[in-house]
Amino acid sequence: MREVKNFINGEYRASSAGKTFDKLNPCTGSLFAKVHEATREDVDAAVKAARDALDGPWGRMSESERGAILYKVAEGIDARFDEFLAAECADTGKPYGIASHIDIPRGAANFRVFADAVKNFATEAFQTATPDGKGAFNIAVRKRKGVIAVISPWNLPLLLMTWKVGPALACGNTVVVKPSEETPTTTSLLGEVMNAAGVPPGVFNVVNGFGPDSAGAFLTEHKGVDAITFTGETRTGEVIARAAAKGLRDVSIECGGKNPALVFADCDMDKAIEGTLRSVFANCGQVCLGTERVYVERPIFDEFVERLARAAADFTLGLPDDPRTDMGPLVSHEHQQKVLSYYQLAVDEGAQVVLGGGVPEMPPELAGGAWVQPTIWTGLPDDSRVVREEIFGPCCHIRPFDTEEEAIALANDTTYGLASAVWTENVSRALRVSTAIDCGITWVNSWFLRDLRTAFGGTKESGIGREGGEHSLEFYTELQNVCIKI
Ligand code: NAD
Ligand code: 6OD
Repeated sequence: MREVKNFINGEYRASSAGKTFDKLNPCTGSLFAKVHEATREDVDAAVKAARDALDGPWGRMSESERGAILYKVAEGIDARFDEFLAAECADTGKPYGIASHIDIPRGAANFRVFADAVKNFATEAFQTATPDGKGAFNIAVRKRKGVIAVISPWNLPLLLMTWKVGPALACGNTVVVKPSEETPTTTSLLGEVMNAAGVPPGVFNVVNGFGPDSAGAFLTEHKGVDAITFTGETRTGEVIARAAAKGLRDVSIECGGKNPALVFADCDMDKAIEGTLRSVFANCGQVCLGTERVYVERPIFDEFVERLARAAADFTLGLPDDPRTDMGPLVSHEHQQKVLSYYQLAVDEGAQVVLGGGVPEMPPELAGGAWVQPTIWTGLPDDSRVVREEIFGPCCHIRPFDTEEEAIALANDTTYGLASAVWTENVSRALRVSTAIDCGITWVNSWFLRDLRTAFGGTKESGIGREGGEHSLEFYTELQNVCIKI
């Protein structure tokens, strides 16, 4: 039985109240780990360690020295790739094929990219005229923000946690991370890598637990925290934003989406099918950028639906380490119940079920897992809940459209604004349509193709702020202007 402890001031510590909670294997439903739940005192200790470390050797290092250590952290993840891979897949149930190409490599890349970013992005300088004719110089300097609370979700645990921790540390901050209660293992493992890389104690801390009345709330409400960076559901984001308002602390919020894909008749159909298959079903549909609403130009609608359904029907569901596995289970039984409730709602709202819609038959040893079928619907009204609410499962609704204007209006008919995909071989249309969609990221003829120097974030209920490249530096530092009179 694995035991996952908190990581405070460079050492693993049991819950000070001796409290643990169970982490189940999503493939089988069996008990996989005991996780130590951080108490308020444990969170206090983590925040104090982070505060003390700010002014220790970490705070005195140059960007290059810190960068060299962060490169060692990346190398440490690479060196223990198989261990991180096994831990991530055990927590989430996701196939090795996905985690070995996306989650774990990105976990390492997030340290390298931001170690470089702090060295390569300049700040501003102005020469200012003064009445005496001698002038002044204004120079902006970046300063670390302080102790950063990182609250992360369960769908891409290592990737999304390091997406925050990488830039936060590169900018000279210290962090206290509260990983999702569903997926604590790789965050905990990262503590060992931090120690081995020479990250001073207290710079990286981890507290485990839940949200309300637990480690999440203790951390985000803590007066010793200078800024909060959060990824998760919109409703949780609202709670976090309220917590951040106390003391006027800065907050970065990356939330969910109800992302559209627009498929035009002039698309390359093979590419559109392959890309939409990934954007709907990858990671069992548990990607915030994933497509849940597909709009297809009427002349190719029937063919598109038929080909997407045929391809998804061929998926093999199975264990993470089985090379034949295309799709794993959902992360938990709780999430399975939520997704299945939408499968039922779709029927109640009048959907035609083109594919799936239930629980697949699995072999007896996997029968206790959180499995659901890949599912496709057509025929739902635009105001149905299934078309409007984020489900976060392997499912989509497909609806025909007739004009470009109609497609854009449908894409924008949502309270969310995270991501979208546009499939067309007409470059003018691609530019017209992608810029008319109100969201943070549009992919044209691709999906989840990432350059970590670019702005990442959402509009409307999908979040506040941007991270990535220089935008991360904006969040994780304070700019101080120094005005020098000549
Ligand atoms: P969640 O909001 O339930 O939980 C996220 C984290 O917040 C967890 O660590 C949780 O313990 C913590 N938390 C919950 N309540 C809290 C509280 N009151 N105070 C402090 N912390 C609290 O989200 P989830 O279910 O883990 O993740 C799925 C959601 O995340 C989906 O909506 C998905 O779209 C979104 N998401 C968004 C992005 C993005 O980059 N925009 C990326 C991944 C996931
Ligand atoms: O690629 C990223 O940097 C990122 N933040 C991805 C988010 C995926 C959501 O599930």
